[in-house]
Amino acid sequence: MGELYYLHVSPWSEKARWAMDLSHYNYTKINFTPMITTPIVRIRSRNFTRKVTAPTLISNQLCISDSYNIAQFVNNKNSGEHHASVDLFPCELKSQIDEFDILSNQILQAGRALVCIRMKNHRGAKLMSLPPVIPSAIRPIMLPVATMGLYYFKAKYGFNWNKREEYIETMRRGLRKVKKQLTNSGDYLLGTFTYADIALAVTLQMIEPIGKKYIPLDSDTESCWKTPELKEEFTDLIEWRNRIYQKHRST
Ligand SMILES: N[C@@H](CCC(=O)N[C@@H](CS)C(=O)NCC(=O)O)C(=O)O
Repeated sequence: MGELYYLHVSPWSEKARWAMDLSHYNYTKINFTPMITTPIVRIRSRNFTRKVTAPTLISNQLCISDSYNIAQFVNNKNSGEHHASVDLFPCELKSQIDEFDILSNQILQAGRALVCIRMKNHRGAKLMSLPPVIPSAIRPIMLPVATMGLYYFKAKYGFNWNKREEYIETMRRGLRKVKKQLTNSGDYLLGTFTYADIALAVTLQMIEPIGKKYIPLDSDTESCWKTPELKEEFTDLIEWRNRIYQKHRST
């Protein structure tokens, strides 16, 4: 049993949670609030030098940060303990899965920059980004804190407010590779369902969110996650993502 620090809107957290759920890993979810939860996770994970990010999985015996490492850990544990019906990391596909996870991260990093750029100019989404414990009546006076949160992300992840077009192009290039691969491989990137499908399916959240059945978002926040410039070109990928969720993501 572990505790997963996660950010409910984040596709990185979704990658880890999806693999954990498929691997029947028993865990408690703890909301990660940027800036506020960071020192707690830093101390609990004894990480005094590297970036603290969500997802991070902590239990008495272990501490694993990074969605990919968490997914691999729960998959191995599942394969070792049960006759697992799902193997997300078949040995023979490991190097290709690694490459797809790198591609996933490139797309997600560009997507995160775009989401933050949109949020910066969206009062409603900024108000909704404040921790849920803050009563709605005093949220408006906390608006500068929400803005500060976006500048914190900018500094931590090194993006630029003025490179919107560049980030859209990075996403386009990455998603074209996914599209090309699926043309040759069928409904799964590597011929069979693996972590590569999870890693790339979650990137579409930053073009057209999957919907509240899987990832609840208020309407202001949801509007900041949409990339209409890419929707038409990647309609087939969005449909692919929807099929993958329907077949492999239980709620
Ligand atoms: N390499 C990490 C990246 C995770 C990541 O970038 N997480 C971001 C999601 S926006 C995060 O933790 N943000 C909150 C923060 O930095 O305080 C992974 O795959 O888990």
